[in-house]
Amino acid sequence: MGTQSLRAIVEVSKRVQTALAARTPVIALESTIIAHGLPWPDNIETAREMEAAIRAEGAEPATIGVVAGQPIVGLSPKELEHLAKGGEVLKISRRDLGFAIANAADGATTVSSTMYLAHVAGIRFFATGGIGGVHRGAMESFDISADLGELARTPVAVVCSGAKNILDLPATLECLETLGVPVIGHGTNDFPAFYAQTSGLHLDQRADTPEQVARIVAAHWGIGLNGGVVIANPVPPEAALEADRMDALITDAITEAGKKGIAGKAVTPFLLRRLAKETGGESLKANKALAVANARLAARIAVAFSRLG
Ligand code: PSU
Ligand code: MN
Repeated sequence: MGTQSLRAIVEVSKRVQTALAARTPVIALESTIIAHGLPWPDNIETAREMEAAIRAEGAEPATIGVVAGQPIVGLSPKELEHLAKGGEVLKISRRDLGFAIANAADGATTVSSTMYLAHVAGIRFFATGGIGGVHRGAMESFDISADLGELARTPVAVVCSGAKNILDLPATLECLETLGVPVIGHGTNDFPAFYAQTSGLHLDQRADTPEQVARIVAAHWGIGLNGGVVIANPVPPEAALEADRMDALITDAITEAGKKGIAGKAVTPFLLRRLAKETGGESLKANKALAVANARLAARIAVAFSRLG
């Protein structure tokens, strides 16, 4: 099926259609971070602040999700609130899209399915908190996020604060290298560890301005490498949490998940909820701050990209 007929299946909001037609930069946003990554009402506040940060830079946000089986690029405030309030909201990665559509389900899209739907709509930039990756203990569990496979094949650039160290970060970086996915540090030589500014892991690619990032992304796609790109932007310093402390809490949370027999796609939401509880909401504050900063940076990069001509 061609992209043209796919666009008939995927509903693109009027606002987003108008922006795309006018060549206004559009930034995709995922909904899993809203429905499963953050609790109410922090989630809806974060979603709204991310959209506002994008508009303030002269770009248009397109939050993506599935409502009653309809994939939507550019959820309305009402639809967004519906997904944020939870209830029966599926967590939809690439493989779940068909199931959700066929069953007229409500669902929040992860990085993988958001990238895919953004691509169908003609959107090239996407902002979120953290990507999924290789889970600790993946040698045994084989738990590797579908986000990595999507980054290998779908040409969307994802601005994030690295990945949480609920994951095996060295293995995640190795996997991204194998899959041919560039990881560009924005203003850093290190891969960020979500709540912490650095994981201590070195990145080969660094860019210090949105323009520099835009040029690298344009050159990558320009030579026909049609996969995704990760732009790693450290959490704002004033919201950063201490790496060692988070590490200890995360190790405990993973043990707890193992004891409770939590597996598959329930693992990430379980760990996030637990961390929020254990830090008395500090992790939420950091999560919010970095998500909004990433939305702003994605908009700036997309604006710079649109000016390359
Ligand atoms: N990391 C976060 N918060 C999140 C997620 C990841 O810090 O909410 C979500 C994203 O939607 C990501 C998904 O795509 O979890 C990965 O889930 P899994 O590990 O099941 O592939
Ligand atoms: Mn998984």
